[in-house]
Amino acid sequence: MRKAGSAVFGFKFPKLGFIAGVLFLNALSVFSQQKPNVVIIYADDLGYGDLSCYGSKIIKTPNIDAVAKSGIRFTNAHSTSPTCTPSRFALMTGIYPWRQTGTGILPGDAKLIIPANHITLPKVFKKAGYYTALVGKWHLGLGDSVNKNWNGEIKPGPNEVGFDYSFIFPATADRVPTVFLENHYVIASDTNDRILVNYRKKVGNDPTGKENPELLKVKADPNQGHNNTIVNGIGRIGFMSGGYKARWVDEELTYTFVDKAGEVIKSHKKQPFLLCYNAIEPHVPRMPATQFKGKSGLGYRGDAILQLDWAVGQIVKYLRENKLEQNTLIIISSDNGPVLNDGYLDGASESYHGEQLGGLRGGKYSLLEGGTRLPFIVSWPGKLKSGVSDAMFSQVDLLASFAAMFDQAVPRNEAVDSENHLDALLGRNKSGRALLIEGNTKDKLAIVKGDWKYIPPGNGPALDKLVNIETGNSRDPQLFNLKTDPAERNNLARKYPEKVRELDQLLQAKLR
Ligand code: NG6
Ligand code: CA
Repeated sequence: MRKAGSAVFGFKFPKLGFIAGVLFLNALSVFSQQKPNVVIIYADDLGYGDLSCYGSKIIKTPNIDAVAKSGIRFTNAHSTSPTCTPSRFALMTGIYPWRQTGTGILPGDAKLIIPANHITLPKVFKKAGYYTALVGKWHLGLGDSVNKNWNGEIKPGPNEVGFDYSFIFPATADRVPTVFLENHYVIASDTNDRILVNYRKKVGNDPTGKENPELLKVKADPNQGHNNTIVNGIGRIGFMSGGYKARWVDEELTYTFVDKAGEVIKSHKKQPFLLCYNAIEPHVPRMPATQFKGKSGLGYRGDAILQLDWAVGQIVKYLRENKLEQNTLIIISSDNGPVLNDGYLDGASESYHGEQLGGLRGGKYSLLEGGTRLPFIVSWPGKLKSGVSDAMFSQVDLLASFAAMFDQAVPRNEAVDSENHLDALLGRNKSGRALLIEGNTKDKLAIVKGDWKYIPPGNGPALDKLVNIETGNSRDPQLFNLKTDPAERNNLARKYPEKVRELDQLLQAKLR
């Protein structure tokens, strides 16, 4: 067993009078034995510059800002990867996704990619006596093969990964099947209304975006697909038939997930809980509820961020109403950086002019900082001092950090990339990680050590034309000083060849 660290429910006290001190200690020991509830709100494609608490001047996110104000706002926190599945894989397993093949963006019928016998983030909480719940997007595969009976029991999935309760959709909102699963079953599944899913060829007779574009309420970018089965007036990736009673309405998705989050909170006032709320915003297709449509002045992408902010406000309200706010640790972050046109012509490209990046370069799919440096907010009103932290923190470290909080050892050879940075997470120091690797696959990684970032030479294009995002690829080695040049404008590789060599060797050593 790898020792993750020691328990942390201790406090540092100011000098108090003896009696006051004893009283304080007594009160505190009762409080400090109480484990905090933990709510992880994980947005989808939310960029470093997308929130007003991260400096956005074009949108107001008051509910998220309030959480940030009471907690710690990180300025150098990262997902492991610039896309969803690999970042989520790392968050759950404590393993960099490039160590395992098949951890790229998954189709909606993929099988589960997390080994069921492996330690995971929710299992750490379960071992500590928590009730563990997942609500929202999953995108880590379901079942043990691509072929599955969507009308039957579907496992392994989130429950086998460590969640006592799950209410999810399988992949992304732009991929079929457009249905909810509660634990092992599709909601409103009916054997007379069989759900068929296929990512290679058309199944059934539903219209597709390609054949019937006149039926679409949001146009798909002709260069990016999203023109298979139409559900709720939106062309999706992949073909689907049946499940007509089970199909979701995009405008209602967040209401449904927020309601489920509320149920989890209300029914677990006595037992500590972990709630992973995997938000849908602002991933495509952005189809916000009427309440938010047209309200941001930034097209549906901005409206979706208002909807996300509302969802955070509701979750905080449920905690407050159930008197759980003081002893609940909330984390708000995102799985990868921002993108404007990710397949639908919904006005995002016309409404934003780089603001979503908060001064960084790149974005979703990119090795530049815009790909993985993300909003990361931690609050625990009864416990943490508020502030801003520039500690380098990676989401892959949540597993070992929470294991340390519960004084648990991480099994040997599991969660191998997860480091205990609980002190940085709780704002007790700002030291964080010494070394960070960014990327999805072994052939395309960047490494950060302290202020320095190195991207090895690669063959791909410098610009991903489909999404109009700089990839970070170059045929030359690239070296940036992130402290003086967070926007990665000045390539210093020629000036500091020994730094390039050092970082290159460090990266190669990690890959072995
Ligand atoms: C891409 C999709 C994009 C989005 C992404 C997944 C195309 C051309 N683009 O392949 O629309 O669905 O996958 O996003 O199909 S993620 O946030 O889940 O990684
Ligand atoms: Ca994403």
